[in-house]
Amino acid sequence: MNTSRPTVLLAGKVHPRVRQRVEAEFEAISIDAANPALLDEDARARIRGLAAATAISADFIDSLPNLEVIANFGVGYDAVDAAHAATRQVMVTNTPDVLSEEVADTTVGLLLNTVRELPKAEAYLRAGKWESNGAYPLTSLSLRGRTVGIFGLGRIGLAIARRLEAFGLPIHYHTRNKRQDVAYPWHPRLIDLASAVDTLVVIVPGGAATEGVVNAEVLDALGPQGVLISVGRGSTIDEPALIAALTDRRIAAAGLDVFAHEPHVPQALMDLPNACLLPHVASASVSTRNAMADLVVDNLEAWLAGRPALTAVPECAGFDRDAS
Ligand code: NAP
Ligand code: 8YV
Repeated sequence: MNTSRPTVLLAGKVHPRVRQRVEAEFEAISIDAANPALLDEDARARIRGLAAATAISADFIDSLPNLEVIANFGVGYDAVDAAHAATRQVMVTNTPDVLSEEVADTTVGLLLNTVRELPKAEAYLRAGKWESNGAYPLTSLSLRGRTVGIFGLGRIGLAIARRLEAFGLPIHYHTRNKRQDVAYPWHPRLIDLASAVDTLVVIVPGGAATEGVVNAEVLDALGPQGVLISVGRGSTIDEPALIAALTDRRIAAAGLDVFAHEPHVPQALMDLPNACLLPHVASASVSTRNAMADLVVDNLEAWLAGRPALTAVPECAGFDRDAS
C-alpha cells in the first residue's frame, strides 16, 4: 500500500467514473452502506475523504475521526448531515451547475408528456391500436394557455423558467427571498403561488424546511385544471394528499421524477391514469453524470491537496482552508 496517498471511502453505489478516478488517485476503501460496523478501527482512522452516494448521518461522520471532506454525488445533499459536518469542520461539496440544463430539459419533457400524454400515445401505437381502433383520443389537457409557477427559482428553476418563457407561458415563482435579477411575479407564500397559476413545478431542495409542504391545501389552490410537476425531492410532496387529489380530480394531472421512498413508488400512483412517472432520471445522461462524477473527484482532490473546495455547500462555504 502506498501510504503517501490519502485514503478515500467510496460509500454506496458510486458512479463508475468516481470509482475509477478515486481508485487511481487515492487509496480507496469501498462499502455498500454508510455503516461504521463495515469498517475496522484502522480503516476508520485512515479515511480522510468520502465520496458519498448514500445517506451520511452524523453518527457515521463521528465514526471517522480524521475525515476532512465529504463529496456528494448530486446537487441535492439532503441525505448528508452537512450541518453536523460543518460543526466538525468537515467540508461538504455537491455538484451544482453541471446538471442544471439537463434537469431543466427533462422537466420540460415531463411536463409535455404529462399534459399531451405522449408516452401513452406511443404505447397505443406500439400496441397496434392506431390501426385497429383509429386515432389516439384528443388530450383533454394542453400546454397552451397555461400559467406556470416555479417553486424554487434557483439554478435549475431559472433554467426551467427560461425554457417555458420561450414556450410563450407566463412565469411566477415562490422562494424565501425575492430575486432581484428577474421580472417574474414573486409570491412570498407557496399557497399564493399555487392560487395564481395552474401549473406548479417543484424544484426546491429536500429537507425539513420543505417536507410535505405541497399538501392538500396547495393542490386545491392549484385547482381542477392544475398540473403538478415534481423534480426536486419526493419528500416535498405530501404523497397521500397528491394521490387523493389525482383520484378525485381535484387536480388534473401530475408528472413526477422523484418520490418519497425511492425506489418504491406507491401502487396507487402507478394505477392512476393521470400520473406520468419517471424513475429519478432528470440528470441521467452519460455526459451529465460523467460531469457530476468529475466534480465529485475534483472536489476531493482539491481539498485533500490543501486547496479550496470547488463547490462547497452553503453550510461549509466560509471554511478557512487552513482550519480543517
Ligand atoms: P439551488 O440553486 O440552491 O435552488 C434552490 C431554490 O429553492 C432557490 O431558489 C431557493 O431560494 C429555493 N428554496 C430553498 N429552500 C426553500 C424553502 N424552504 N422555501 C422556498 N424556497 C426555497 O438548487 P438547484 O441547483 O436549483 O437544485 C434544486 C434541487 O433540485 C436540488 O436540491 C435537488 O434536490 C433537486 N434535483 C433533482 C434532480 C433530479 O434528478 N430529479 C436533479 C438535480 C437536482 P431561497 O433560498 O430564496 O428560498
Ligand atoms: C441524481 C439529483 O439523480 O443532483 C441531484 O440532486 O437528484 C440527481 O442529479 C442523484 O443525485 C444521483 O443519484
